[in-house]
Amino acid sequence: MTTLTSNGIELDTSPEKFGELRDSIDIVHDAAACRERMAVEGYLYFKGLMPREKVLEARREILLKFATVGEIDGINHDIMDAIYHENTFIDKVNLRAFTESVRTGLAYKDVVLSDEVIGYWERFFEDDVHPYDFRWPRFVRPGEGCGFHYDGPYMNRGTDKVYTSWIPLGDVKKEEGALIVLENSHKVDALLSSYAKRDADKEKISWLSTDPIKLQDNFGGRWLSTDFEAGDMLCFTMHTLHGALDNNSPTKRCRLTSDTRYQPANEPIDSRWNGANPEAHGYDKVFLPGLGKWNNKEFQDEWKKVDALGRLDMG
Ligand SMILES: O=C(O)CCC(=O)C(=O)O
Repeated sequence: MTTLTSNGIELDTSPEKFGELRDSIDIVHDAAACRERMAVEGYLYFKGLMPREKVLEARREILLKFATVGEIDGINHDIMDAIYHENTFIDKVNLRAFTESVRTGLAYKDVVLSDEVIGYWERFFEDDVHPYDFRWPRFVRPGEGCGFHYDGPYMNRGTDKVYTSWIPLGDVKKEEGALIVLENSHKVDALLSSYAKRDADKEKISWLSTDPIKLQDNFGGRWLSTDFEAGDMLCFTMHTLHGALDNNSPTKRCRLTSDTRYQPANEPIDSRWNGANPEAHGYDKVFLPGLGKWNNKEFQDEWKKVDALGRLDMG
């Protein structure tokens, strides 16, 4: 297997330490079986849940926007290939407007609010679904990745019955930065009794770790991932430890994915992410992962301070 790294650290890909996500598409309409498997395994992966074409529409919509701000090379390459452009001018544009335009695009909404996705969660909850108003479309440049965390500390002010849908907006091979989850990490008492209950904003916490090997040494389990394809959806609990493989694309292909949250409509909601103008991690910041070269340390470079005109605040 190609060498896989996360946060610059090579993973042990022997069968005892690394495996494939289990495909649950055969039980996608059996809500009881899905709930049971979610409780046992902490995640559900559905291969080919949605029509590929629908997802590729969203990909095109978003990549055109990233090409407009110079992040991908749409001159020498097909936009859909998402090849990184070194001479980006994203530091010159209004990122409030840019990120909102990405988050609210119609083709993107057609994926994350699709009948396939909402229908799945309605069956799972046996209730109406509230999709979080905030959404996290992610553009991950070559060399970038993500630290390890539970989603809980970022989303636990409402109910525990919140789940994440991680959706590749295009094909994402492992070495292009696929998501990884730590097997059985949703059953680790040491994490559930403390880390899971923390509040990332009040306590200003960062990633639990950026070291995939130390995490395995501490908590056991294999890292699980797969070569994702457009149309797939990975769902996991607020207490499933996850992060990403680094994007080591040899062709400098950027990774485009989305993570969104869903909960039963009648449960209390976390105001950080809901309402007409969610506060998120502060009104002075925008969600724009990566670009570590610009030295913004807060939230491990996922959230960037912007100036009065919405441009990157270089500190
Ligand atoms: O996509 C990634 O790299 C991280 C996603 C994530 O942390 C999440 O879905 O909660």
